[in-house]
Amino acid sequence: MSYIQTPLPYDINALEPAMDAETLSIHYGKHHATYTKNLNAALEKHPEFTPPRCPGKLLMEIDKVPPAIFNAVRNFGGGHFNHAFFWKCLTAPRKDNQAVGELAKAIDAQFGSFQAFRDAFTATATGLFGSGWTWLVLKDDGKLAIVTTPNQDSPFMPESIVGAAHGRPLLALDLWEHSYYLRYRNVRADFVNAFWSIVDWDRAEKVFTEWSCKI
Ligand code: MN3
Repeated sequence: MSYIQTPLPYDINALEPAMDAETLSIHYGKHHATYTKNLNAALEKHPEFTPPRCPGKLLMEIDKVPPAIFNAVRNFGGGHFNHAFFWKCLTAPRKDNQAVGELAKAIDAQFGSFQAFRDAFTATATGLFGSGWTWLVLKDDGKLAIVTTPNQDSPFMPESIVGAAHGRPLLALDLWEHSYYLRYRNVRADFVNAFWSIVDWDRAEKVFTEWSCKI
């Protein structure tokens, strides 16, 4: 079986004005679709790594993928799953959008306040050099961390591959230029600022609660 792109959980213009419909359409319909297509092509002769095997295992156990297809699976498998996760992190713009529930408490406890967390994440995202991602992850010791990954690397990948970025993702931000260039051109900081209005904190809280139970 092949990996498939799940439909976006909202209309193509639902994230306006933070993320415009044209950008989202190309990002989902071309970039993400290509990662998924190329992942399936790379795994064509390796059905042992395809569904119905638990899809998340592909990244968690990427060190078991044969060397001949490792780079393809790292790039296209990372691209496939990172985008699937990213779309679910977003929702229609909300005013005064902030973390909620147990995740809000954990953020306050660790970063001092939601604003301090937001400032730290923003600084990391705007400072990331080249193409990659910024994440809020839950580490194996139960602490929160803001991490970055280059290219399509993912915190789901083991520590032997992504080092300190390894963790359970709660929130993702795609900082490849294809994510913002049509609307924001070279001003990544404006895109990161707008991102805060479309974070689905209810979903992040749900993921946090689920992951916390597994530590
Ligand atoms: Mn992307």
